[in-house]
Amino acid sequence: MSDPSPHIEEIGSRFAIDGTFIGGEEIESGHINTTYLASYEDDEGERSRYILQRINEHVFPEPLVVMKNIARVTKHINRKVFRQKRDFGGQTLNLYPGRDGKDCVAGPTGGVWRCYNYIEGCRTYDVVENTRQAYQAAKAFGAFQDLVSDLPVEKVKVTIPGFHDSRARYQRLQEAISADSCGRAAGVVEEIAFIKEREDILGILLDHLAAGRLQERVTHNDTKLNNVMMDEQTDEAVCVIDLDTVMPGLAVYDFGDLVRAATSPVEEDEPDTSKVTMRMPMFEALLEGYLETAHNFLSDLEIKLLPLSAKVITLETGIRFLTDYLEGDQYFKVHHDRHNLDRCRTQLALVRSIEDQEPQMDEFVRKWNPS
Ligand code: GN1
Ligand code: MG
Repeated sequence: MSDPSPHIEEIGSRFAIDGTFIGGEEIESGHINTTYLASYEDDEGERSRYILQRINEHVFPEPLVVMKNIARVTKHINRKVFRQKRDFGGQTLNLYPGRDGKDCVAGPTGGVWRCYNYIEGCRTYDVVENTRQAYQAAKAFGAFQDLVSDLPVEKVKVTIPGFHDSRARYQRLQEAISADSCGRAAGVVEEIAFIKEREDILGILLDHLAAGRLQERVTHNDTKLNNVMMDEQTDEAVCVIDLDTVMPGLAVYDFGDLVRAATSPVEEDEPDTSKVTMRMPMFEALLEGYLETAHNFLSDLEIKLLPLSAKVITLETGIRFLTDYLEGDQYFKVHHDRHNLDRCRTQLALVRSIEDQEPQMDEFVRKWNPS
């Protein structure tokens, strides 16, 4: 899938970008898409940078629908931010159209490419360093959900069916175990048993949805810490990025995914799982930041389910990594043979740590929402 860097200039030339191309580099974060940062200089010597990204069609079989969702959501947000003059550090995500006016272009070797403005003066973190960052990230994702909360859910389409259908993810794992196409199942007996013991929790949120107790909203669906651009100087969250998976979904999953991604002191692929732990102060900061911007539209039940959602989505992500490991690393980009297994193990260790602290997590939520 990867396109070599010399293509950057050519791909960039297909977008309505002003100035002369002066260089590009690949950005290696993210497990899915191919991403480049491209720099341009105009006649006055002013430099601007852009993100050029090829959508992974294996993961997103309908990239044009992904683009429609993104265009709808970014326009909605930009209109509101402009109208309400809300201060998001002055920067929001914008799609740069192709020279033909469309939201994306075909690449020289095929594929669908899109171009975003690069959010200047910001950086991302893979691991939270302090509670301030956790608070800021959660506040940003809450603000994102709040900004799209008046966008009817039918306006965004499902681009990956069953993306957070945790039960279906478990079923798929069972199939991968039975098929054992790479002969890896014998080496992961403990992981399989750990997941099986917790099978019951996978359907709780889905059952609430089916019974009408929870509603689908427009959600981000990939609320990793490194999907928030933070101001380099102040650490304030400026902008939420990676809108590929914006779909109808459960708001609580977005919060849960943030707990998954932002409470552990080590990266998702840390081989030493004894270092993995759900840090309570980070959870508290996440909850405070999230509720500050999301409390207006969340129901009491959604707020109550926030700790559980963290456990469910962490288990689901562990299941996804293990499935991909058993299927020969077809989905997530890997850098070595056991990469998906390492990732799975950190997720399972985090599930255990969440379980150990669930009463305190619930108690903290009750402080915020006694009902
Ligand atoms: C993938 O590539 P990235 O970091 O945007 C995945 C998420 C997982 C995440 C785990 C479309 O996200 O669902 O939670 O890896 N995205 C997709 O790190 O499957
Ligand atoms: Mg993503």
